[in-house]
Amino acid sequence: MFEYQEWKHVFKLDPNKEITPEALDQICESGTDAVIVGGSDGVTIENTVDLLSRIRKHTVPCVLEISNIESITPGFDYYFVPSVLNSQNPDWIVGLHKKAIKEYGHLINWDELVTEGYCIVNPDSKAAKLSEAEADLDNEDVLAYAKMAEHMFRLPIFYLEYSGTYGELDLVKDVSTVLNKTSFFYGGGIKDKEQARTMAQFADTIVVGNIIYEDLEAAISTVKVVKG
Ligand code: 1GP
Repeated sequence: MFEYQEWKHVFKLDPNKEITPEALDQICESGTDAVIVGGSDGVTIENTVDLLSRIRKHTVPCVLEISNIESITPGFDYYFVPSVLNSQNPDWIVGLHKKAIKEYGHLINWDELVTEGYCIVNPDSKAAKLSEAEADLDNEDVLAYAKMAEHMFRLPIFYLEYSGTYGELDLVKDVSTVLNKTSFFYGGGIKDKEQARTMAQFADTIVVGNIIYEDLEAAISTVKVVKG
């Protein structure tokens, strides 16, 4: 298994959305580097375990992006923990994390845990609303968060989250120039191979989500252009 720093393309599957066995087979066998399981609402232990067991029929690495404490379950390769750097509510930066560590810290395998510094830039997204993110940022703000992730907090991942909308290329380009050690994840609005190729020029890893449920063929087509 590649380490997450080497991933160029990942799919994000939402446990709260239906996916047929055939579609899931295609996603897992697409050649993508990994599948992330995560979503903003309706994520439960039941739908998380169900999706995990279905993905585990395949060899693709599988990550749980933790959205709530109740749906954490063993069996994933990695646990990605978002900390929303531009949230207005400390719960989404460190608060829920402290609560989880206080309660379950003794059970955590720290080697499997990877912190993502999220910067959510689509104010209309569910993720922005839920996490009370101050998402109307100018480019300098975003670059400051990226530098903060790399130089102040030394986070392993900086995740530029456009969830549901395609990002601004100049900003993505600029973010890529300020990150060296921190991996740069880009997610949002990728709907075809051209968009995937474009963002993959600058981000270390692109995340493809919603299009899986809208146009599976288009989703699958995003893998090859990135992975070659
Ligand atoms: C969502 O960044 C991911 O968390 C992917 O975004 O669903 O818009 O592809 P989309």
